[in-house]
Amino acid sequence: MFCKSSIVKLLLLFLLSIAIDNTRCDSDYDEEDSTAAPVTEGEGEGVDARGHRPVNRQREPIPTLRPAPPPPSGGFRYRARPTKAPARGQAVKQIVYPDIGGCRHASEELGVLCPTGCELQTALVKQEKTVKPAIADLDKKIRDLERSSATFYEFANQLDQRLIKRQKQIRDNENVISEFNKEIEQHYVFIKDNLDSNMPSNLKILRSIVDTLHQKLQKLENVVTSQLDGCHAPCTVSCNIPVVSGKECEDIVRKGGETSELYLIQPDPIFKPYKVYCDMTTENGGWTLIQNRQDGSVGFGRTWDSYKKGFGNVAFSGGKNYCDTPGEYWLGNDRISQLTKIGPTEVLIELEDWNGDKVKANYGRFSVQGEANKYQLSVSNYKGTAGNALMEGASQLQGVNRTMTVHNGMFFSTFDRDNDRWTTDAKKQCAKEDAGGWWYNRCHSANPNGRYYWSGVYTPDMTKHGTDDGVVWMNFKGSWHSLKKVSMKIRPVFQQ
Ligand SMILES: *[C@@H]1O[C@H](CO)[C@@H](O)[C@H](O)[C@H]1NC(C)=O
Ligand SMILES: [Ca+2]
Repeated sequence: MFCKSSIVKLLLLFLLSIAIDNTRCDSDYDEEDSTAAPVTEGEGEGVDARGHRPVNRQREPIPTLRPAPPPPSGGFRYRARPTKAPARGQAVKQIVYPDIGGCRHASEELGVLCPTGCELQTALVKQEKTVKPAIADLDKKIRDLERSSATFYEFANQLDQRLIKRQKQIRDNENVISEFNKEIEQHYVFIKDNLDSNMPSNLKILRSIVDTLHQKLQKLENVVTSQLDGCHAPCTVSCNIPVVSGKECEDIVRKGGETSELYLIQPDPIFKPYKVYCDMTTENGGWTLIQNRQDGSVGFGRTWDSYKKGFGNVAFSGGKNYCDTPGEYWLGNDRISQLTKIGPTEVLIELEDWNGDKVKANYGRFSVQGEANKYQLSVSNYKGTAGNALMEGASQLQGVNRTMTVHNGMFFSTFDRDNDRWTTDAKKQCAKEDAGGWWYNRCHSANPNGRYYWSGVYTPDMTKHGTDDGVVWMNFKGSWHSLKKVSMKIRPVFQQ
């Protein structure tokens, strides 16, 4: 038999624990699109700006700037564009490069992946891994709660019985027990109230959380399944390649190419032509797309050789019979270097966050040295709204911390080729920790080739190394917002 006060204590304790558990649930659980997670961005107190790797002043020299090589002097220069473009189709002999089925193009260095994105599937499966234990945990909690609630009901029942007994006793000996009875009746009402109102609603909240998680898992599973299907069936990419061709996209504009789509270009007659996406609309067009991120369908954590040759999907058809939609790709360091060496070249970097806000960075001069010089980067003449990350480093950092996030003058690094400025220790590699191939310093203020995080905001515990390895442009959204879209486009400099 339970004595009255111990039951009451037990029940109160139990209700209290539910209440605590409930509030904890409210704050721990973030719906995926909610704004509950704090976003660290901009300047000010408490900003968790990452990007750099602090110096141990006793043992390491203070980082300095490395001078960037001057941009190519001379070389080929366009005159201002003629006011009216000549008639379309200065017939270049049409070269037919057949798609050979599957995901492979004739020019193998590019477009060897499914545009449907087997990589996306891998990413999804990874995310699923973190959701599953969370659900298991919640499931357990609910089961515990259900068990406890069963006990709870039992207590209440016993109490009921006791009340009936007491009432009988009251009838027998009313004077003796009336006071005690009143008290126990009050407790009974209190407990009954709580039982009816709190318990079911608590259970309901937890249930709905589990249901949502289950639904999410279901969605993930569906996506993964459909991705798998897409990967089983060979995806045929067939787009009509325009008749107009040229050295690069500016050349194509001048020959009458008007639409933004996939073109064949041949910057150097010694090398065979290859496919690129030309942006013919943004800021007067003529842009050769060298880098593009938009949906995470292509993994960018790749080898030196892969970055050298280029990877990803150049373009696909958005319903038309030509490839009007760019894919995610890296044009390739050899090609980028070669294009920037023809003559003075500018780069336009466009960024978009997950709120749809867009900014850009334009460098009036952009050049990349050859492989012998580790594809050293040189940029100058910044203008734009994104912040001059490449030349000035992360705006959130000060002093040496900022210096070590400057990219101008840096060599290219990949996880298998460490050319960064962060020691020679094999364990300390920017490309490994920050997940992409890039002109890492120690390490970055901008990381356009980083890991793609769906929905943008991410935290150190979601990353592999606890570093800000997302698609980051610190001067725009800080370290912990991985951008939705990034693209880099180049164009020969000419008089506007
Ligand atoms: C550089 O960053 C470290 C932490 O990452 C901080 O302790 C240090 O004060 C910073 N130095 C400057 C000059 O801001
Ligand atoms: Ca290093």
